[in-house]
Amino acid sequence: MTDEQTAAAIVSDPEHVRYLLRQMVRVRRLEEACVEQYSAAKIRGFLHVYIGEEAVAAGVMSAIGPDDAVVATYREHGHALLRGVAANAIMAEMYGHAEGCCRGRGGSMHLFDAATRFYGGNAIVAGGLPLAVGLALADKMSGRDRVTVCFFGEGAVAEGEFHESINLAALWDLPVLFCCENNLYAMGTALDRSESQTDIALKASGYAIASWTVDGMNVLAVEESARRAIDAVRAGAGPHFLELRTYRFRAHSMFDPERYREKTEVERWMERDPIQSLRSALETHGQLSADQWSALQRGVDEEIQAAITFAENGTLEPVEELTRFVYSERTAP
Ligand SMILES: Cc1ncc(C[n+]2csc(CCOP(=O)(O)OP(=O)(O)O)c2C)c(N)n1
Ligand SMILES: [Mg+2]
Repeated sequence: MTDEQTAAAIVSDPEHVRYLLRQMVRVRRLEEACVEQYSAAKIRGFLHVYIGEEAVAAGVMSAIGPDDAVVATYREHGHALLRGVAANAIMAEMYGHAEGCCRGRGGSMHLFDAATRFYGGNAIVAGGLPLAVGLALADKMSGRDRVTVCFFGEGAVAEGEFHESINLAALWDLPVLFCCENNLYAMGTALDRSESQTDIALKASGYAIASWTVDGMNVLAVEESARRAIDAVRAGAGPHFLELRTYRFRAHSMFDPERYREKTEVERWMERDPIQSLRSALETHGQLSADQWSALQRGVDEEIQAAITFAENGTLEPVEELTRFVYSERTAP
């Protein structure tokens, strides 16, 4: 997206652009709070943050409707929040408390919420792709006008499920939007150390699926591409594939000495911080005053602080309930 296009988007609907900025800030603050609570041993287990990649989830979520479905990875706190899962329910889940969106049984990597059609939170690399294809197959067979959006990292490309899922979605013409979050690393493995073809959109196009690359650090570019793709999928043009080029600013998870990349590389990408870039573009065009920026931050801080208080006051599921949900409680008619 050129500077002129960014300017045009800001001038034509500044309120919407401020909304996108706010969505990214909500994700960033939620995760900064998670890191803090993790360091205080309030959150345990694994924690993978999305800091730096917020433009991807914010842009795509803004382009989908309430009936659509979302499938994500273990780096999914922001996707859940922007899909409409309450910050309270997310934070309580992170704490392992019964008030969480999965009664504290899922934790960071397995956020799930049927009401908003948020189908995880999947810890298995590429594990979400066949789920998304199954959801879309069900919609197609039932004649429902819905799209399933599936987020996954570029590490998924090395898995058989990636190829099987995209092949079947294309072959059966299923309403899926595949969103590959290419942040260049799968844990400590750089993309060009593991793939002979690093152009992932090109690789996907080998399955006869419409695919293109997007600047994943620019929320306006992401939203515009996602809209175009979603409209096409909904119009019956078959599955689409977006390779969103992005970067994670933090370590892979809370345990990662980051020996596989240079500090200077991280710093270079941080200069393209999606939040700071959009904020300064809005300011340049006179569409974000100092007061508006303070109010935006204050509102988000209140939401996240309330979520921490909610999680702190939560309870653990009683031990007697531990085996509940192992078997269905529905009785045969
Ligand atoms: C099938 C499988 N193999 C290995 C792992 C261990 N693992 C966890 S995260 C990860 C890297 C995935 O990288 P990518 O898909 O690029 O996502 P990112 O973490 O960069 O968002 C690996 C290999 C796993 N969870 N599942
Ligand atoms: Mg990756």
